[in-house]
Amino acid sequence: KNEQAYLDLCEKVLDQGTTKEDRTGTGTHSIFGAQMRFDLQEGFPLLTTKKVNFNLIATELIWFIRGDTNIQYLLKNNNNIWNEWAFKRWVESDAYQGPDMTDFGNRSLTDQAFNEQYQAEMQSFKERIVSDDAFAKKYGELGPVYGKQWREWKTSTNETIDQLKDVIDQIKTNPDSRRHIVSAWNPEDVPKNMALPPCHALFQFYVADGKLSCQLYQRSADIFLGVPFNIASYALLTHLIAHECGLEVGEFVHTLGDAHIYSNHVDQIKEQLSRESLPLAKIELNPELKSVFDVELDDITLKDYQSHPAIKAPIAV
Ligand code: UFP
Repeated sequence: KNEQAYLDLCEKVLDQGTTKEDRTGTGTHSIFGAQMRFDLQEGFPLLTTKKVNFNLIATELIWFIRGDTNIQYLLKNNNNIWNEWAFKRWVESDAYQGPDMTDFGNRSLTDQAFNEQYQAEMQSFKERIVSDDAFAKKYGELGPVYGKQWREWKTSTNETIDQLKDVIDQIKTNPDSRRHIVSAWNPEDVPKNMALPPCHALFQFYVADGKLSCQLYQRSADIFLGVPFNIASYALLTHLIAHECGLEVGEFVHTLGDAHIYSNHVDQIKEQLSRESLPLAKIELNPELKSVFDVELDDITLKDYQSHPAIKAPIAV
């Protein structure tokens, strides 16, 4: 069954992964190259062995689809997953006058007094992004992240390419094509302008038997915290595009490069593996929705989601 592909990957990496140091200094168990397949006809692959917050996934995906790269939309929808990246730019800017926030991610974990200062600064930053459009325009901007690459890829001749729109047009007019690709990996931007080079680097669509399938290449995969989000996000994208193109959903194929479990997630994964999976949820899309580019949160309904409780774990920064 569907979720089993994820649970099997967890087992495999725990059993066979080599110990590998990483950028964050946490340490991982890692394998190179892995693939999971999810038949979207069987249900929506939102994990049931722990609770996963679907609203965060849906609002982030809508934000990508719009080509938005400013955290204001996310904050207005209670989505805090990209805050640290914008906050970093703010506290490093000349306009910032508050206490020194150097290395706030690590210091907030070890220094309680600093953590209180940090929480207060972050709170006022968030409030200002939501209420002050001019401030948001300047300091809510993340630069050339996913939305930009998907919708407004800059060419060497200063034109822009709307990869997502082009790929949807091609799926409709030339479904058999083997070139239905969107790349977020922009070798010019990665070293120059990106604090976090894209993890989900490239995806491809495939049409057969009236069904739309999608395969993602993810270069780096935090199996416990990142991957459950990544699976649901691309499964939802596949549903949205199939809906617009009048196709059924096929499979989501998830191909991973460095597939790792952080050493401080091992107990949590073992806890999760001890649980029985439950029947999968379903996705319902508003039948009135015509274009992916008009999608709003209330066009998407997650039905019958059952899950075991959430499992907390520290995020590696
Ligand atoms: N990561 C994911 N999925 C994501 C995302 C990040 O698994 O969507 F944005 C994880 C992978 C890795 C870390 O553990 O974040 C990124 O670090 P690096 O750039 O060193 O690979």
